[in-house]
Amino acid sequence: MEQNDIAQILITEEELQARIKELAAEISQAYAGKEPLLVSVLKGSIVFMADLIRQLTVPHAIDFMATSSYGAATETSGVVRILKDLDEPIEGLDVLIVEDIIDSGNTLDYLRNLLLARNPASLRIVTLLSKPSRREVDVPVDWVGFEIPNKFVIGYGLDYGERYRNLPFIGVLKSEVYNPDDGPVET
Ligand code: 7HP
Repeated sequence: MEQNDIAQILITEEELQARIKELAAEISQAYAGKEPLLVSVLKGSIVFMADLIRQLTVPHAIDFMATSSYGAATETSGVVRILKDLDEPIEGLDVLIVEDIIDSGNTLDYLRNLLLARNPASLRIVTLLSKPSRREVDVPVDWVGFEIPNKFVIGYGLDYGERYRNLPFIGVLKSEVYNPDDGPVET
């Protein structure tokens, strides 16, 4: 069972939901009288996006983008390939990028500049998680749900090999899941 692969729960379901309620209240206040477009970056952010929009009190629209790295080069250049672009132009719109996690910041920085070039009225960023110790580019982030240590996390949309996205909490995997050498010794 997937729950057996979890070494530690970092953020519980209750903590996630309480924080998302707070974020939604702040975001609703920030966009009072406006109608923002929320842009979810696939795939990890879909669970956060789904819970966040259900707590928003301002009218809004949603759209999705999908990116893929160019392999190792992305680590240094931050150049990403757009696999799915937005459905509509964003010129003059108040755009809010919805991220699951900010790590180095390279991909997000690239995406932010790409969207800024399309002349939105405003462009802000909300991320559920941030790993400040991993940051390579200083991307201006407007709302951060939780700052977390440099551990590989899964659950609540985040995956390891496409698994674990369904877990309602943020957890850390047992090392033997991705390193069989750490597994129990057979006698
Ligand atoms: C991406 C990502 N995906 C899952 N878990 C993490 O800790 C991650 N960091 N960046």
